[in-house]
Amino acid sequence: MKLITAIVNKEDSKHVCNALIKDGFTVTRLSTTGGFLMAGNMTLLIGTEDEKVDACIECIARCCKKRTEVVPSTASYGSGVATAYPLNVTVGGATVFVTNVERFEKL
Ligand code: 2BA
Repeated sequence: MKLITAIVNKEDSKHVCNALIKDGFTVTRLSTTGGFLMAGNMTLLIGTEDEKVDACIECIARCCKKRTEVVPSTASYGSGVATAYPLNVTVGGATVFVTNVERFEKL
């Protein structure tokens, strides 16, 4: 058995959850925050059989889009002069980790 941890954009999370459930997966959603942008995202936990991992990742890939976020940044020109300029950061579609599950119990 594997545990799939998928970090997805909040905008995609409802759609991806519905698609995963429709395909027979069980999903837990956690509200999380990205450390770099400090913006909300959604982390999905999906426990599944080894042979279904590829189908799960394909489903996530189908539902999650890449987006460009504009974040403020600063540049310094010496003598204490600094200016703010927008920086484009590409986020997603999804960041996926697959880990082995040693033991799975429902009690
Ligand atoms: P954030 O940490 O808020 O990162 C948002 C986006 O900013 C990233 O998109 C990436 O394009 C950029 N970024 C992140 N750290 C950076 C850095 N040190 N320097 C320059 N640019 C940086 P994604 O790679 O698509 O990641 C989206 C979210 O997935 C991340 O939000 C984070 O919550 C999670 N994530 C991505 N890779 C991870 C990892 N290796 N471990 C844990 N969480 C990860």
